[in-house]
Amino acid sequence: MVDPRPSVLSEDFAADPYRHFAPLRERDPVHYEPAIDSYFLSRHADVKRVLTDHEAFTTRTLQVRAEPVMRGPVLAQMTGAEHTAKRKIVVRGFTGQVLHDHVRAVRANAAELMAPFLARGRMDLVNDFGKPLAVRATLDVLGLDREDGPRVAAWLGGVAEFITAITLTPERRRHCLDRAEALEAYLRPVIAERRRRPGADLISDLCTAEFDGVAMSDRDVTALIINVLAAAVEPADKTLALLFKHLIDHPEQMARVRRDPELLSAAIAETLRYTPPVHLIPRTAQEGAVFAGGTVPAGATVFCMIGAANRDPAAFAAPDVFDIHRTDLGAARSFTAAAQHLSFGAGLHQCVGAAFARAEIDTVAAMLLPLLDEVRHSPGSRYREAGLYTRGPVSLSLDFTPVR
Ligand code: 2IO
Repeated sequence: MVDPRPSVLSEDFAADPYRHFAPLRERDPVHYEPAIDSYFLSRHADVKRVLTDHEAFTTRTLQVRAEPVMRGPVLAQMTGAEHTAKRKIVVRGFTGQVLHDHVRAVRANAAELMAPFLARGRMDLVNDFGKPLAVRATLDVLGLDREDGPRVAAWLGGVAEFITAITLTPERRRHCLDRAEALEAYLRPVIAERRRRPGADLISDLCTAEFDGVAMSDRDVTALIINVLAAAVEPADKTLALLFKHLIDHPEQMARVRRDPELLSAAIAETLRYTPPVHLIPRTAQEGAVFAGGTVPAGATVFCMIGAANRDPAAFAAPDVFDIHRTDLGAARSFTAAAQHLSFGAGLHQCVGAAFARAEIDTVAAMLLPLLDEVRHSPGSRYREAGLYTRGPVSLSLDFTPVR
């Protein structure tokens, strides 16, 4: 029996949140968690309402949940004209012709990273490939040196832990802040240099952009760089590994995608719906709010449960089935503001990197699929996911026919 009121902080929930989503949606859709004085919303309609009503449900909580490691305010904390202007700069660094060039760099990086594994016929898609690739792809967007990948990855680990930990001991908190300060120190001379000699990269764009006739401060530029780094790195390897896991576990859908690579976008969209890499999005209730299944008081911290909302039968038929052909997914819309799944959020602060994420995963998967012949789980490997805030495979060891 699934506990009808499980704590989302329990080990049982962490082991497999998915089996708890239906009981939560049906019997406890405004779930209160006393240990952290926060509410967890699991219904699609409620989550969508919170994300799209950015005045009633603000991002104030990010002042304590993100700003200390972001070293300043991130895009999601802004509203009005400032938000529009700064979001536009970041969007430009990720779309259009620029995106085209990034895709070429993603291809080159992917080819280099996979090369040593192809002849072996075995690769851990998360640790050997996905993580280093995600870092390199993001460094490329920002115009940072790819040799710095390992250092940046280590610092970002602290940033991600701070944002995604539900509770932190004082020791871990200090550790995360140290890592974030090291990242800030690394960026300081880079920003100074780009101010002097701007190039064709997002950091230069942030340095030269003016808002109300004034350039952004170093603090603002730093925060937006760390914002982009964390948001582009943390979910990418998870999405790629989950895509491959689902296709391996559904051989007939794998065969369809191999035959028709046009279906890859639908497979990525369905992966995002079925197993979103970001499971929680926090908001602050400006006033008290009434939902069909409960109320939250003014000032409350509210967590939108993206994984639960994406499996709400009120939004998707047979929601617990992975089906790249589902008609209610709207694959073409899935990377836009009209997406039915909520894996990129919704409303004003919907993910700015959605088009980049799609291009990155699509490019890499289209390269890997023809190379990984007869790809399967490595014998004896144990599949395990981790994370409550961001969630994905700890590793994904795959065997395939060695490439000669
Ligand atoms: C970085 C969870 C990595 C974002 C966040 C403080 C703001 C925002 C997100 C995603 C992914 C992160 N929130 N990206 O959920 O920029």
